[in-house]
Amino acid sequence: MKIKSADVVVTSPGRNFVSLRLETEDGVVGWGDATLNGRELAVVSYLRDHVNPLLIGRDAGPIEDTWQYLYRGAYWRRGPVTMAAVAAVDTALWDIKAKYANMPLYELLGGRSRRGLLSYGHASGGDLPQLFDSIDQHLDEGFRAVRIQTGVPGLGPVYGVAGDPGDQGPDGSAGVAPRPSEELWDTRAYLRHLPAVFEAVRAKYGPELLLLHDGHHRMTPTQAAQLGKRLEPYDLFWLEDCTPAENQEGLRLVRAHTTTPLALGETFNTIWDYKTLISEHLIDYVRSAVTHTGGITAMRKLVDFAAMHQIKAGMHGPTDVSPIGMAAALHLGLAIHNFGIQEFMPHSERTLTVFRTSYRFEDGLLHPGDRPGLGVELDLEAAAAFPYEAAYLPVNRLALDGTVHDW
Ligand code: KDG
Ligand code: MG
Repeated sequence: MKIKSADVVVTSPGRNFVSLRLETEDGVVGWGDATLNGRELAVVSYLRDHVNPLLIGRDAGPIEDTWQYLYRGAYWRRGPVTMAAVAAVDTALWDIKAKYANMPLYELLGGRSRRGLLSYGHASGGDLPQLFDSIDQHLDEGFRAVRIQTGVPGLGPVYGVAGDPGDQGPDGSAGVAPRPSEELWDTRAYLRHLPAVFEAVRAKYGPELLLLHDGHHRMTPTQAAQLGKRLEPYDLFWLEDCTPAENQEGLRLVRAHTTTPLALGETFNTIWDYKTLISEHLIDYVRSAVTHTGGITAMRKLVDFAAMHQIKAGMHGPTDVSPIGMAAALHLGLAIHNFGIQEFMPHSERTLTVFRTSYRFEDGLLHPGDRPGLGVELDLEAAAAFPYEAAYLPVNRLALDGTVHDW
């Protein structure tokens, strides 16, 4: 079970994806996702120049040992580039191991804990009528949970939203450009506007529909505490990324003032980033993606730590996580006990001509499928037709005076 080859595949079928392909001497292929939106080529170099040469001739079997070898062996720890690279190797090794065992990966992780994974989609609109149309569309597709984002009057595009449901952009709107686009922001206008949006949505759709919202790191702890309190009557499933997540202690203030459930961590890349948040139960859901957090090995440890504090997994699943990364989340989510919800932004048809997936969405639940391994194969010929295109996430500035703000 020695690794014979390690290759990085970069493809841009509407947006950039970085994938790692490992092949063993007896011809078993494993795939890992290494996509870091807006900084893709840094991970490509990390893998090609520093990791892949170490993998050739190495036994594919001891996954924990390889994880430690790459993490501790680098001396320089953590960080999104390193952890995306480690994640890709780890995920590809799990894919290989499950293919050897001739089982879908979730079986190897302990077997299923539920019928399928409750998933939420992105309902977005510049104004209320557009938002309602988007919610209706999600309900027609079978979603039982939706993330609600709207434009704030006077501030231009809705943040954190695909302009083209086909795929392009950050989750999003940056598209292919030599420089990041710039957006404008006003937190006070947002705080005035948002509770009325949730009031209207609850009035139209009733109490059952699960509603989520992403604050995208834009508030201070004080502002987030105010918003959480104002949203309490609308019974949110979660308020996500209410503050810049690296200030873990800041969440104490938010938590002390509101019972709106909190989700956080899509920009984190290790369990250490959650130490205070989890041990003091300052959040309710961990938002990391397998792709950005060192793979299945590391994500499993993180959700087990979270479980001790009744915190659940709500793994990041925008379209900038590739179908390989999405499949990894689905297998893990099916197996663990403390699963909460899975974000699901479907990839475009074009992306799915490159990544052949076996997962499916049915009756509001995602199912990883029963093919051995992750159940995703990348078609190398199809991928070659879509070369890398430089693209950035947007940069955000305060409308008041142009100061750079968190996007
Ligand atoms: O690359 C950035 C996106 O993944 C992010 O903006 C998406 O916030 C996001 C979400 O919750 O999906
Ligand atoms: Mg988010």
